[in-house]
Amino acid sequence: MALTINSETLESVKSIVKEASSLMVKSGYRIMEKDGAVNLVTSSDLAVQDFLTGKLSELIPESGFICEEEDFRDTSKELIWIIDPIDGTANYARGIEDCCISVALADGKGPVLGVVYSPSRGEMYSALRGCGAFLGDEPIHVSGRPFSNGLLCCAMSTYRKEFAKTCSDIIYDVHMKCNDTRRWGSAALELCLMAKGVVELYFEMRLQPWDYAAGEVILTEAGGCIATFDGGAPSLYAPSMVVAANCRESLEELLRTVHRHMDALPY
Ligand code: 2AM
Ligand code: CA
Repeated sequence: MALTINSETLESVKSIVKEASSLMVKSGYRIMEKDGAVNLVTSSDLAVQDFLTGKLSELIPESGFICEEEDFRDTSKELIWIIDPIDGTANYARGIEDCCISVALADGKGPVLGVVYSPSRGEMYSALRGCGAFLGDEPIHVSGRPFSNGLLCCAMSTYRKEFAKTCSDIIYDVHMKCNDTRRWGSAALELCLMAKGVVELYFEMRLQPWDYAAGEVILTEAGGCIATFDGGAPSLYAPSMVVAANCRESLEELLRTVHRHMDALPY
């Protein structure tokens, strides 16, 4: 039987995520390395993911999961939760407050529901496909700023340093044509900041679905656009380049800049 994902589902996910955030403590957590010192996981990431998977499988028992930690993956179901228990773990582990919990629910057509919660900001972003995007209870929308006055969010390919030079060349080109550049350290949060109208441009060479699935539905419901290298939607099952903007014109300008430096994705 097909399940209806509605505002009641969204409210339940928001309260589960809020409850999970109490596990993001300010001190006393353990920091572990995943694949060397650049890729960290903390005991809080594991506790939040454990809590979320337990509660969300109670909410929709026939759902599957793609989660960042511990290779927790079951994509055999029609509805799949895509979870980053802490997006911005490197920030969290250093006591930098920009990090969030990111939860999306995807069906065969893409993300249908997205929730991103930043405990330090007290900001709960959410969206249901076709129903708009919200910060708390207030509707949000991307800004109308043109490319030339846009703020670019980006990163230098943290895990795959062999792509950093190309990233740097692309970022330089965009930087010279826009207002300024930011590196926040949390993709989910950055996509939500675009959704609420404070940044306009976004480029990351290689992200994982849990970094952008929730942000994708929140951003598109707020009027923004998101794509991967070829202009299609980023994959929800495999790593993707992510390019996003507050309007189609700026997205196309970003993609043209990327294509000046790369004929194909290097992975
Ligand atoms: P993560 O915390 O879930 O690993 C894009 O910038 C992504 O890279 C972020 O969403 C974040 O995801 C990760 N990231 C940010 N800063 C990082 C750092 N210093 N080291 C490793 N990963 C980082
Ligand atoms: Ca993470």
